[in-house]
Amino acid sequence: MLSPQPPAVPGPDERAAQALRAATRFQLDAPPMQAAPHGSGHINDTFAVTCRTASGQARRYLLQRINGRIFRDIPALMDNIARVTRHARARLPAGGGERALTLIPDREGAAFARDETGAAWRCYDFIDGARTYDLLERPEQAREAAAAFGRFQGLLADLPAPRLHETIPAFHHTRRRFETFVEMLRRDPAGRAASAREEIAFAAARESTVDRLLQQHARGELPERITHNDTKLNNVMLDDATGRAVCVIDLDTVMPGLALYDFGDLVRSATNAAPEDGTDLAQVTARPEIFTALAEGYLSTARDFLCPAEIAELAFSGRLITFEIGLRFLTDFLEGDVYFKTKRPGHNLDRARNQFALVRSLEAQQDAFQRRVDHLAAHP
Ligand code: ADP
Ligand code: GN1
Ligand code: MG
Repeated sequence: MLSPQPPAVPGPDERAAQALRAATRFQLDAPPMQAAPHGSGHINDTFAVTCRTASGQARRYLLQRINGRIFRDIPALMDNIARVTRHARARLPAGGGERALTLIPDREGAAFARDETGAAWRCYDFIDGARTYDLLERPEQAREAAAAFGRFQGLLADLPAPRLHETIPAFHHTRRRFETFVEMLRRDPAGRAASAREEIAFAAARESTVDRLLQQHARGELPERITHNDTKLNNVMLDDATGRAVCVIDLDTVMPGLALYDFGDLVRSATNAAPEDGTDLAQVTARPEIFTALAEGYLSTARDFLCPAEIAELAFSGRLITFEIGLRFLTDFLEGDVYFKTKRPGHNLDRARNQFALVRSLEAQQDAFQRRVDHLAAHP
């Protein structure tokens, strides 16, 4: 018997046409004229949608097809985002230059809409005059980004009950991530383990690091907070003119977590002198001046609520989260590239190699980074 044909993968024009059709489901100021792919996220399909108002002015929206393979409970996900954006908007000082994402409701007033295929879409106000950076250009950007994520954690500290939904359970549970890696290695479903021997050995040699924060949390030393959990540099928009942080974005993983996960991912994504998937590993180093700027920025907005045990692990958290994301890229490579978007064969393995090279650089500078944090903590 013939096996069923795999569904045809839509080309760029068809994807843009789908986005344009989806845009009509939302309460926009004017009919949408154009949809173009936007940004470089690894998870959702993102489009900039342009409308032309009756007075001839262009108005943009940010439209996303939510990745339903990764986010299994979209009503719960969007409930989190609606609550978080509402709360952050009410808390941010008016005229302070920083804003919260604004959801545009669909025609029925819901926070997301399903298209004819069942895919879920959401729409935000487009933030003009600002952009995100995949690769950091100036230490000042690190300070701004880290201060914005610290402020974001502070804003959400008094979010009224109930507890936010866990949109991806055990997202930063590094022990679970390690177990999934071991399981994938055992199964080797894509037959790729032989081509990643060095990376597998690198990961195995660091197993002992994965429990450190989990154990401190279990002992009650590290508190659960509401955290962003995906604080990579390109998830904060910086003003084109002033360079100041304008808005924290990509709220899919805002949920209960440890503050250190957020600082750790900032270290991972901002200190690297090379792009996350850069294959020239000689370029991959953790830049100390960027680490210092991150620690200064984060402490400037989070110092008041962090406890000493959290501050004590700031330097370690960068190493841990870089290892964890490297492990996730390696696991996805072994599984056959089912999670992160890839643009070329071996892309996830390149990313894993890159992240592990960054772990080495962070390990080599661990003592210096720890002294930096100790100094900043002692001299506010
Ligand atoms: P992903 O989960 O795939 O990373 P994001 O929500 O981070 O998706 O969006 C991808 C990119 O789109 C961001 O890096 C940013 O450049 C851009 N973007 C996201 N939200 C907005 C917005 N409201 N206004 C303008 N640009 C945005
Ligand atoms: C993904 O969505 P995006 O591209 O901002 C991933 C993060 C990883 C990151 C690595 C929901 O982030 O956890 O750290 O890629 N997001 C999810 O670049 O898995
Ligand atoms: Mg993103």
